[in-house]
Amino acid sequence: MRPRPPSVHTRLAWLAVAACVLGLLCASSVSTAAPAQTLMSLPDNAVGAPAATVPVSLTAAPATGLLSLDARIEFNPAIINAVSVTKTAISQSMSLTTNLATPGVAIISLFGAQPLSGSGAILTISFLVTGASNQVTPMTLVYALINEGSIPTTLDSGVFTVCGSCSDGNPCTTDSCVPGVGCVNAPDPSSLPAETTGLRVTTPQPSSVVWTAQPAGTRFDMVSGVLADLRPQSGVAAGQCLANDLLTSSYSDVRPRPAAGSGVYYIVRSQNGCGSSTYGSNSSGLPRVPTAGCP
Ligand SMILES: [Ca+2]
Ligand SMILES: [Ca+2]
Repeated sequence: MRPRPPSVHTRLAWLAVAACVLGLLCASSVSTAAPAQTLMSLPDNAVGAPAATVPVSLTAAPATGLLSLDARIEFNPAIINAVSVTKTAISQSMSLTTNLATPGVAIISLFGAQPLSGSGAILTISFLVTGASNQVTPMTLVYALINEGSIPTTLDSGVFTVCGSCSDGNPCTTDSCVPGVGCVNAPDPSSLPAETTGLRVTTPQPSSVVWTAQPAGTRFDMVSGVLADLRPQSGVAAGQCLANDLLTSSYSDVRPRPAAGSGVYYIVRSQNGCGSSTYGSNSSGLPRVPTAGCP
């Protein structure tokens, strides 16, 4: 058995008796204000790679008045196991005993002669990651008795997530470790090519069409249609793919010149290994979608 300090209540009672004997304080006035509530927390965002050792803080908000702490934390030992517990700056003056012998359980006793003050991490628990990437375990704060229960506690358990390298080797996705979930590889909109800009016809016959260049590796798809179709088709729906996967930002249209009074239009989109831009937007702000666009 480890030594325990007398509880705060016990000491207050003796002080009251002594004071009353001395005529300094009547017994009816010894009731003390309700002790402050303390929030004991483990984090929900603890993450680590397989085989890594990861420090996790047990925090007390506030730690003020803490003379002793008895806590039990449970977790899935197939995912993490507690290997050590250390004191923090706040708890440095206290004595610490732990029992980590049972896989999946950490039993902790902290006690001292002087009450703590402040708020924050009072212990650091080091967990060895025994599981594989994307496994998640609760770190359940089963109990955390402060001063043998005389300071009420609210328990806030935590979550540990195993993430190895989350890279999927795909430059079109952002790779991140999401606490509580694991590795997430989400489409990265910034990896898509930008819309083409600066599209213009520079010579009439053959029509030389140019647009603003884009980074190397970008391909361009050109759709063309008849101007007269724009209104009845409500846009470019009747446009057809004229040139697929152009590697330069220009195109020479060698088709016969349109008849007098008619004309053609051109729209261009860009493509890269991650996807395609649109062919631009119509006057309603919606993407232009030619029915027979380029592949
Ligand atoms: Ca990626
Ligand atoms: Ca294409």
